[in-house]
Amino acid sequence: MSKQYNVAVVGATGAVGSKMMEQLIKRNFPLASIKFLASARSAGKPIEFNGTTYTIEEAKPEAFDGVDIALFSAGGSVSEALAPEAAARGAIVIDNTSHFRMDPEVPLVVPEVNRHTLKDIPKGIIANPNCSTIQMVVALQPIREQYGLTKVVVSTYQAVSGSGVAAIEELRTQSEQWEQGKNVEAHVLPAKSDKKHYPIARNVIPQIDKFTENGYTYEEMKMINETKKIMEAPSMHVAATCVRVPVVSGHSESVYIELEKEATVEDIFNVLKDAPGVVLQDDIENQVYPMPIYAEDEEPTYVGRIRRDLDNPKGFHLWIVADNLLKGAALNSIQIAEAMIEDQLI
Ligand code: NAP
Ligand code: 3JM
Repeated sequence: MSKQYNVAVVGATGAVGSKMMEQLIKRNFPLASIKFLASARSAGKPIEFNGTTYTIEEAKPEAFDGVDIALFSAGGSVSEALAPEAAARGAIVIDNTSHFRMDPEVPLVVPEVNRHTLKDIPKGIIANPNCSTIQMVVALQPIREQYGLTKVVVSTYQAVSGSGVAAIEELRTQSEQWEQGKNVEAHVLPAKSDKKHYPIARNVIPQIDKFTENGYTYEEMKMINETKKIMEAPSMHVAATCVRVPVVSGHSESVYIELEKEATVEDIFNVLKDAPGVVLQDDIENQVYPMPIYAEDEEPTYVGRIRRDLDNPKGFHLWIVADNLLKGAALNSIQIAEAMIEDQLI
């Protein structure tokens, strides 16, 4: 019989954690056992998984005894405190937060792009990149392999689900408040811990996560730094503007790239039509292009609106869309675990 694994889902009650649970079932992950961890607020409550009722446990170090794979999505401070504890108890941690992503001893993995980095996991921790980074590198890496890549300028249109269950609820409540002519109240976005909050219903907010000292937000810096790390391209030029839009699910990105070699739109089509994890949706005569509502609950990264820049024959514009909670988070994490199993690393 093939090997089975004891798995812990940390942050099981959250937007990402619940998608992890769905994916484990859908993909028939080889489970010997599973446990669901969250904060003390949820401990003791029931949670359904594959027709069985489990009890949520509080995430604390002893909960990781006997765990082989720990899937973390409970925020950076929980990962900071507990991922090393889980790893010390022999678990492989796949962490969805930004806490360990830039640690040189922690591989930052998108299996379609840099699966080879899973061979060396010095801390027992693997980082899952930021949702916006993942879908962008899935689409750009195959182009880069053929034509080289010197510059990436991205503007994102990010769904509220990227900010957790409270943000999904906030968009729903604000939409109702608008319809009923009531005052629209904002408590969650752009960043829960920031000084001010703005409505997202009927709005677009050019701030995701807090501001860093250089004028970019943390979300923008994540995209910049993570793209360079995953592509092993420290000198590539990368710039990002990250924007929250009133979409529940699915991040969209307008991306401008500059290649090392000249290419045609047909060349880019040819690369992307066979690229792993990519579905080309580009037929302007029939108004076919990616859109977030059609990417919801789907696995691929969709690419369309591919145009050569009118002034730079090495410049291209693309529109990239994926389900941020699937390829952007839960699915990519499970694919990391599957790649480890397939490559007999666990
Ligand atoms: P969410 O819907 O707000 O869920 C947060 C989860 O964390 C809940 O299960 C919550 O449990 C748990 N939690 C909070 N404080 C905890 C504590 N002290 N100890 C243990 N568990 C605790 O948020 P989400 O959207 O699922 O995101 C969760 C985290 O995943 C984010 O903070 C982020 O770091 C990461 N994330 C990554 C990506 C990505 O791109 N890879 C995308 C989105 C999120 P309770 O229900 O008990 O409070
Ligand atoms: C997506 O602990 C936190 O503040 C989590 C903030 C957060 C992150 C993050 O930085 O881990 C919310 C939503 C992410 C992410 O994927 O980078």
